[in-house]
Amino acid sequence: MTPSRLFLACTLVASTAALANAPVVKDAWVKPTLPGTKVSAAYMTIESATGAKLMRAETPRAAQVELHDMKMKDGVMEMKAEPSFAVPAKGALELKPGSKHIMLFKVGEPIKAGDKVPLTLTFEGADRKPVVVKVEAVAK
Ligand SMILES: [Cu+2]
Repeated sequence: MTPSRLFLACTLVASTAALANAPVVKDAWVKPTLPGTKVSAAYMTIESATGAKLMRAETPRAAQVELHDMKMKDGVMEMKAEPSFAVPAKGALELKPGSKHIMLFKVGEPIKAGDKVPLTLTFEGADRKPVVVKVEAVAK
């Protein structure tokens, strides 16, 4: 086997192993932007066999993306940026309105109902290695 072939074979094995441990994202959706605003939020259910941490989210549709949680403070619901979200092993993390969500700031082109918004999610796997998952969130 030539060195380049051997390299290719290793790459294929590595990516298959990464996929087996990759978190599974279901029902991803985003809020359309309200007229005159440049903010939106993304929601989804994330499942993981091994456990993982969502570290970062990115989209070409927004210049700034943060992980947010809603907390009660002095009787008022407040949004708070979080460094990461934990996905429990053999469990699910639900991102939903009024709870944890992915916040989009500085949205460029307005997001309209029916748009498919690409999201790149970077997780830290149970083995502490980064796992990147790409999804399309439907605006509704
Ligand atoms: Cu928020």
